[in-house]
Amino acid sequence: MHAEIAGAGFAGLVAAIALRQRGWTARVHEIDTELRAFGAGIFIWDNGLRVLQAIGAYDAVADGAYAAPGYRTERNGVCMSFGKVNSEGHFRLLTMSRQHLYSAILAAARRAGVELETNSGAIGATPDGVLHLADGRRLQADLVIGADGVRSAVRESLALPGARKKYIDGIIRVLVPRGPLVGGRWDEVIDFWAFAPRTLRILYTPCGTDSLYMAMMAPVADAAASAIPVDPDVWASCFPDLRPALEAIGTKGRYDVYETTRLERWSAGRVAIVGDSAHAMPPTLAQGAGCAMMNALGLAVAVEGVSRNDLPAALAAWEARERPLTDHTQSSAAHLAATRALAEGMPWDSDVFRAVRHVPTGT
Ligand code: FAD
Ligand code: 5PR
Repeated sequence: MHAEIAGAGFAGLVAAIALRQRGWTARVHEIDTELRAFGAGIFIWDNGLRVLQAIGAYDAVADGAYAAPGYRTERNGVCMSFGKVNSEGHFRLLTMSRQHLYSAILAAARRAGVELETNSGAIGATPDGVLHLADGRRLQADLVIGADGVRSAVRESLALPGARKKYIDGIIRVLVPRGPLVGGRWDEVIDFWAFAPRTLRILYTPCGTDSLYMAMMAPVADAAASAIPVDPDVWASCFPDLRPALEAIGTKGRYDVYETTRLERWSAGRVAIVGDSAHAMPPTLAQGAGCAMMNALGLAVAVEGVSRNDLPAALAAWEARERPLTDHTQSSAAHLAATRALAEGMPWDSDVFRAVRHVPTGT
């Protein structure tokens, strides 16, 4: 059995590896000229780490990722909540640069014998299992996977009913050297919120011995705080302790807006849609990539040993099994984004953490 996959992101690569592990051949088409990850840092919780273990990428990810001892929320300088992580009886949470995670998964894909084509953009697919590429090729497969991200061409071509939403708050993400911010509380993840002298937030995340990920949020109406290059004085007015890191940003940084997608169905015939193309969510729970990887692995498990004729039914069974958790996580993440409830601290003990506690299919 053979799969043609659009998109060499986290979802596309994990699906391809997991299919290879089950005796399939898999080819991944990436529109970009290079295989690389965009963005700054990323959080991977227990559930995602289990998937990385299952695809043979865990050791390479753990080697060079950061395991914080705790996760603190501070509001106007006051500690609102503290959660231990990475110790016995607590959730595992690794933080790292996106490129680090991507390189480890890419290496696992190469070892597994996944075929990778760059400069190969998909323009659509048909339910009978044909992937259409921008260069005119029409590739027939037993399974086509649309893992081509939030603006998925494969999803759009199938005209699956669904809804997309763009949020109005933007976020600047950067990676900088940690400099003097090491030791004691500086080794923790700290979610800094300030409501005076203006409303700003910095999610401070060590990503290694000398790497720091900062996700910086400002209301869109605050033009000075939303500007790139970042003005260190504007941000240091709320977070004076972070001045060394703010001054290290220079001209770096990207400004992004959250986007979400929700589909009525995750498949049409022999075409499955997975990852952000099917279920993008706000990053508040840091579960977008976690859910993408869980569902990609679950997809490969669902089609293992299935005959060509039974494939569409296997995709429906995959969705029935995996979707409730993803829908729940997406709704929880959207609620947190809309209410700014994270300023009160992480809801550690609540059902909002169901995905983290979940043992993914195939692990
Ligand atoms: P993508 O990573 O978008 O990959 C899609 C791939 O397809 C790309 O390589 C793209 O170039 C390629 N492509 C696009 N169009 C085509 C085409 N037509 N043909 C071929 N290839 C194509 N998640 C977490 O788990 N933890 C976090 O800490 C976290 N933080 C986040 C912070 C922010 C600010 C945001 C916005 C998101 C965050 N996420 C996080 C979510 C996470 O980034 C996504 O859920 C994840 O990248 C989805 O993976 P994917 O493979 O589905 O899509
Ligand atoms: N968590 C993470 C994150 O990157 C963001 C948020 C929460 C890991 C934003 O980048 O609340 O928006 C958030």
